[in-house]
Amino acid sequence: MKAQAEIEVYIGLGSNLEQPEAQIKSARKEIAALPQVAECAFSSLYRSAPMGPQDQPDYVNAVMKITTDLSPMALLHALQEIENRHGRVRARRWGERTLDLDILLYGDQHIVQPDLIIPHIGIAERAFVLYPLEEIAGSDLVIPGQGTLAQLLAACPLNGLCRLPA
Ligand code: ROI
Repeated sequence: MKAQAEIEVYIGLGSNLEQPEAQIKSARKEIAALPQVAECAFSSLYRSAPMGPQDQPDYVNAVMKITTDLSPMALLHALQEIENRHGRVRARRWGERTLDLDILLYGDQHIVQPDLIIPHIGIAERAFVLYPLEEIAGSDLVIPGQGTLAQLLAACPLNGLCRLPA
């Protein structure tokens, strides 16, 4: 039986290598199967132009909502294990990747640790995070320290983001 899930957490998923759609879909299943995690919602898949070096393929992005009683660090480590199983290698900064899993929000908490910053850094500039997030959380969602999602969306152009057919 799954332990009691308490905190609402949003996770950003991204991939632009080795069948990105399949990477995202299998990552979703692996996250949902983690002990002490329950899936609440999953956005559509979106195609987005790369942020960072432009000589890399477009990304597929999505956002997932879970509840969990894992601590932020325990969740981070569990997500890193999934990334590693997907053959994630860190080659160049902001370069291509088979799978990227980011904790976007952890309840209403502000977390600043050497290897974990929540809300996720750069969330406000990332259309490929904000629009999928809006789809499953609604625009009244408060991003701790940054206002509502509606406010962030108003300042973040789509940048060519497009929703993929289901
Ligand atoms: N660009 C897009 N479009 N989507 C991502 O998920 C993504 N992830 C990253 C960087 C390299 C910053 N660029 C991205 O980590």
